[in-house]
Amino acid sequence: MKIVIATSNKGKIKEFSEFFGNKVIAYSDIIEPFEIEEDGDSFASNALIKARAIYDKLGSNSIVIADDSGITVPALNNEPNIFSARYAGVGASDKENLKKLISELGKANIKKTPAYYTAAIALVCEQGEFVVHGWMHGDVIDEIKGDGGFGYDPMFIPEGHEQTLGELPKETKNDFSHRTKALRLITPIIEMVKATKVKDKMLK
Ligand code: ITT
Repeated sequence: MKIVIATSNKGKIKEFSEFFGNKVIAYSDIIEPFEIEEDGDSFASNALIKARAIYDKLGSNSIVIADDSGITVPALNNEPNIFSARYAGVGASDKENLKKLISELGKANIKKTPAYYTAAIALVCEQGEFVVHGWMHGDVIDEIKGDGGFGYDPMFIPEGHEQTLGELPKETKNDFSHRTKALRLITPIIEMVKATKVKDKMLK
């Protein structure tokens, strides 16, 4: 049974697939993609909103996971945080959001400052709802370096490194990223849910 990922973000789909291999499928490969209003006040609540929306469409036999994530810059009053995807306005592209963060650093006269990524991963299935978190700390800089990764990666230097995630190989990010840490936590829950489903079927 494949796990359905409730996201339209290509960067996330790529990283989920690198982590799980062919055990996952994007929801847009099964049903017509649709708009989900992310009006929660935390990463966890928005991840749950997305996972529930797809689970409701697919039915009780499915196992759905969603990711809500973003970058937080303490020196900029903790912006953009849960608004990372719409920092430059609703419907803004990754590039526009990245440039907006660079321009906010410029306005504050900051060349380099601590920042961190958060990922909340929600799992929704017949057996219940689960949410886990992962974080990655480092610095943001006031320029774009490299073109690897996605989103804010070309301006983010992870702790212990000299280069941005846009310059470092994807394997480096996948080793310790916020998303990978959260996915490592959700993996045993997925296994438990799958095993419970098999057991329930045998008892029927
Ligand atoms: P879905 O809701 O369809 O999953 P989204 O792009 O709208 O896609 P979010 O609401 O979770 O996803 O917003 C996350 C934003 O935070 C995303 O647009 C990126 O700009 C940024 N982001 C999250 N994780 C990132 C990462 O690993 N690398 C770079 N930027 C990241």
